[in-house]
Amino acid sequence: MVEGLIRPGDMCLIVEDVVTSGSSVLETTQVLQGEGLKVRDAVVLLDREQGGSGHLAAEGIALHPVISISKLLSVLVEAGHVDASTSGSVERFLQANPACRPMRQAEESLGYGERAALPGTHPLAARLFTLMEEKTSNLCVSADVSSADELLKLADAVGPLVCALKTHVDVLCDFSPAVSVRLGELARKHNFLIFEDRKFADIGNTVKHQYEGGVYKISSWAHIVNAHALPGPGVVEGLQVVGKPLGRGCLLIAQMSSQGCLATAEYTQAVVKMAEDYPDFVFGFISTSKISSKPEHVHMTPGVQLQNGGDGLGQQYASPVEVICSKGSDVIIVGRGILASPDRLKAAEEYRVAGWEAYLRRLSAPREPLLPPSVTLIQESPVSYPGEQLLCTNE
Ligand code: S5P
Repeated sequence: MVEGLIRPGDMCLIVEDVVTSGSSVLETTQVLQGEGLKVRDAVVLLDREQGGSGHLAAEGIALHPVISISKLLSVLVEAGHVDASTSGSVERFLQANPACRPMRQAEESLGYGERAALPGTHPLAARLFTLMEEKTSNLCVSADVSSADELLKLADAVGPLVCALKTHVDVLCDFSPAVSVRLGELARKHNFLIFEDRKFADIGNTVKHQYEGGVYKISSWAHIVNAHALPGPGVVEGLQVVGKPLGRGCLLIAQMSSQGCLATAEYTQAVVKMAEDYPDFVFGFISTSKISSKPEHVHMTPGVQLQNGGDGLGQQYASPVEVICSKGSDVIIVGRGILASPDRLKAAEEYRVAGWEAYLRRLSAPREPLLPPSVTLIQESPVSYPGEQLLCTNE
């Protein structure tokens, strides 16, 4: 893979034209490290500011861009080559599309069952991964219905096909404690987890009461809840006080499927860091793509339909193949793709099969390119520092 004189222990500087996710630099680094070379810095002409510098920093590589996309845009706008509205739409696109964190090859090829057995996997995540393998399902049905009767009938019908059932309990017009008891019975009967999509987003003390008390007493029946990280770590700490002793788990919302979502790449990275700080309670993310390199983390993605498009109210849909294969997520969350179908059971089975086949495809055909194009070491020039080499790559 590497042309040129290799002296193990030498420091190598990577030179790249454009960095988006940092995957090319990371893959090149792996090849170089395999040859005994050290990598600490990468120089890039253009940083597209979609998370590459953060991803590389997490791997110990400092990125030195000649220019960033935002600086480039402002220069072009000032010079009259790009108008302000085009510049604005480019900026919005970049913010709404943080690049996936590059995956190391070994991470991509681990199956759900193997991830269940990792020592760092949260017990609830392990249970989820295990039942996914047993039921050959990475489908979570979003049971967005308005009556308890309809919720329970749906849970009984699709229960055998799903790994989790997601509820919005505050949408039910006739909730009573008996509904949560019956839902728990159905979860045991069909071996699925209950995920209450409460999206907690307040100070620790308030979310603690919202989780434990009120009419719904969510902590008493929901295995999984989710929370926005926006308030800071207190939101997790407040929920954890209640949920951890009960063996519950939490997903942090790191990205949303809705158009114009304000989560930037930096925000998403900060959410990943927060999850890492609370491994006893946070076991994964609501995200549109895989954002954590830890195979212990579960990624659940909403906004999934077999047909792409939206709902006219900001929802944006991606297909199961896009979500599981291209974006590297683990679980598809499907609501109206199933609920709006005249035959919900048949639709649920179609989504189960689509999600599972996408997963098998990901396992058998890891993303290309697995290795970067061959790289050429540019040997020391008269002005180089002793022991340093330059490396050119092609992304
Ligand atoms: O970013 C998000 C996060 C969530 S949890 N986008 C979402 O759509 N959701 C939820 O997933 C949403 O509240 C709804 O319950 C479900 C998607 O439903 P669908 O009918 O659009 O598939």
